[in-house]
Amino acid sequence: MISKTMENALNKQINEELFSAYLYLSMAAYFEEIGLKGFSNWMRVQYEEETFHAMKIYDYLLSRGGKVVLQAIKEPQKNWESPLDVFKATLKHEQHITKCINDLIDIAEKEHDRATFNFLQWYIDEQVEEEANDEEIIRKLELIKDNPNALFMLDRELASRVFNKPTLK
Ligand code: OFO
Repeated sequence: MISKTMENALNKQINEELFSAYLYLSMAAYFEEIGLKGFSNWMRVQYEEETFHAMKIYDYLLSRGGKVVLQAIKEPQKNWESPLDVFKATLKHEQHITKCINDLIDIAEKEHDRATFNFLQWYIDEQVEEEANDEEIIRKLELIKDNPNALFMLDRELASRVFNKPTLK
């Protein structure tokens, strides 16, 4: 049975992940509005990834005999100044999520909860990948500056992203 402290912390993280999904869905709509369907696709895939992150914790909590308590999801930002502005905001958000995961690991250690400590290692690796993806796109956007041809080429590249659902366990 999972401790109350760990249960509360994991429920809070489910909310963080669902908010991430909501934020990226909002960014997908913004990209669609400004005519960048490839960028929009990238964000839709990100939305699916975040939903998966939330569900992985949801299922883990249930498997440990914990109670899932869903909380209100806050309203995400709707407008940005440019694609670069969006990806800078994305990176900042992911850095916040990395901190949340690190804090959860600290709690698991304090609670001597080895199972949760192990479970969270997957998220550590995932956060390294997420931040690296955002940094790579930021670098490209900084090189592109105001070159529309290069922006459309990147849009085509981002259109090919697909969601590969990892096995839920
Ligand atoms: Fe973007 O990694 Fe979950 O939130």
